[in-house]
Amino acid sequence: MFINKLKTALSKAAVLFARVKAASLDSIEELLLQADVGTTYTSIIMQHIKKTEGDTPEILKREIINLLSLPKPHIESVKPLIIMVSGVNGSGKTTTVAKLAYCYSKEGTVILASGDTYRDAAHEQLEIWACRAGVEVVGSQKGQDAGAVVYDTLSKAMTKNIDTVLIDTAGRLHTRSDLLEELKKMKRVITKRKLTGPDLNILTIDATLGQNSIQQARVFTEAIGINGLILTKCDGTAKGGAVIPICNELKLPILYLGVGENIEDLIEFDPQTFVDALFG
Ligand SMILES: Nc1nc2c(ncn2[C@@H]2O[C@H](COP(=O)(O)OP(=O)(O)OP(=O)(O)O)[C@@H](O)[C@H]2O)c(=O)[nH]1
Ligand SMILES: [Mg+2]
Repeated sequence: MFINKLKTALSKAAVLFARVKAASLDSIEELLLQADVGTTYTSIIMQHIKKTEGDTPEILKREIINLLSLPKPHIESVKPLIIMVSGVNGSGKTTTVAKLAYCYSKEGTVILASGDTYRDAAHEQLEIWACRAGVEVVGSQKGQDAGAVVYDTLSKAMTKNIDTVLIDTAGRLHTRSDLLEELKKMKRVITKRKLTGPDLNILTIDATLGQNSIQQARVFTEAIGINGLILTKCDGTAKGGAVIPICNELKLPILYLGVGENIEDLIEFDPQTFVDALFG
């Protein structure tokens, strides 16, 4: 069951939220701040609690669900479904591509683009994952033009009528403009083959960084028009409350949560299930 897996993953964050039941209003405020909800959203939530009559934990849950319910991107029905995954170094891009490949391969054919031509052995890492997921991968060599890798992958996908294309990209510091330019180029290559661009233009965010990740996320959002987030490493953090400022500040929905290092450790994000798991 997903809920049990999510509960296990969120157990560190849940320790804080479990205390809400017996807490005074002041302590709830303190707990929210400790869970990295941040001052702005803690204040919004506290105001809502104070002006609403009823059971405080229930009001709190409903307000969190409300704050996490952002509209998901519209998916074009035109094949192939194209998913590009970007993010800073080590935020979990390649692992997430592998997890998504495993997920989508249950519904149809999948091909991966080894779009990280920056790091040593990036292609070999992706190939190992592709093998585990049982999907095809278009390889690349270090220093190769990442746009060309995307082009080749899309051509292959179209010739073979493949359902889903997943594109891994290089790790980059959000301050490295050359690497951001490369991402823009990859997106342009996609848009030439499919006018609407990548259906899912995903940013992976390391959940253990909490609210600190918002600023770097903005740089990607502005450069390449991200339309959904995946929070990775949710299993390793007590800062579960940071999901609230992250998705609201960026005005982007969370699509999935990464909850471990294995290929099946990806959970589709649903605000209600998330809050149920968080409150134990
Ligand atoms: N615990 C846990 N670890 C994760 C999760 N997702 C990724 N990792 C780990 O994070 C590390 C980095 O993951 P990668 O997928 O290589 O990250 P990346 O963004 O592709 O890294 P670069 O290509 O070097 O920028 C690896 O050790 C992964 O096992 C997760 O959801 N939970
Ligand atoms: Mg990688």
